[in-house]
Amino acid sequence: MKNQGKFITFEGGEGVGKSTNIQFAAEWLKARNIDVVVTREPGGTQIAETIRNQLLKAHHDEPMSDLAELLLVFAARAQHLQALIEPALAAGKWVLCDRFTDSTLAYQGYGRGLDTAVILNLKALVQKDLEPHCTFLLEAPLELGMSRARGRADDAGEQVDRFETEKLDFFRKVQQGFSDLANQHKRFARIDASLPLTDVQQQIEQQLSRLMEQQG
Ligand code: Z5A
Repeated sequence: MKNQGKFITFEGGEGVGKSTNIQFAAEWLKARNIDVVVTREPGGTQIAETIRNQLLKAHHDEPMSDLAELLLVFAARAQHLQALIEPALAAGKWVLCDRFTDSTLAYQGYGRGLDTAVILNLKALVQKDLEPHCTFLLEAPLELGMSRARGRADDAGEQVDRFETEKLDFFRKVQQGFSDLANQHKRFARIDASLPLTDVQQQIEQQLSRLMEQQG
């Protein structure tokens, strides 16, 4: 039987370097002949990206309810799993995903205050027993991540999205959520993302080497 691929997620607050380091990880794995798919949440397929646009849109004429936000996140995830993640893993590819359900627990659970039990029920419905093999949690002080994100947005002329308009207190709760999750689950690899990029990438390389060894 063909090897199942590995499912690796990248998590953390705004501007901690998820996009930068997911690209680095993909290049590192490709150089070692691993078939890699890079994707993101919310999004990753045409339908899921349409949902993403609604979730991130800075202004709606009617405010989006927290429950609608939660259900949209999981609707996008159901589509993403069926159309992209599951087929890629079944074909033996490594899927690197920028954010996944830990973000839902951190943002909609800790940040918005929605019931964790409800989120875990939706998770079970949508994911069944699929869990990431490894989750890289990139950690940096909030202010550092935010200033990096601002710097990148200014360079690229990007607009502020709906989440970025939240107050500092919201992001503190989100950060606490990620930290609690990392303490609860062994699949987390905590990465000190406050360091210079080369040091961050050294930590990621070590973890990727470990995952490749597990592959046999
Ligand atoms: N969301 C949710 O609520 N619930 C869910 O279930 C899911 C998501 C899945 C999606 O945003 C939003 O959706 C997110 C949560 C919500 N909202 N927030 N906030 P996203 O993931 O697309 O965007 P983001 O979280 O805001 O990430 P980002 O701004 O794209 O940042 P990043 O990918 O972590 O960072 P980056 O772009 O790689 O790096 C930022 C800049 O810093 C860039 O210029 C880099 O060159 C620089 N950088 C990176 N690392 C370093 C180091 N080590 N030193 C110096 N400079 C660095």
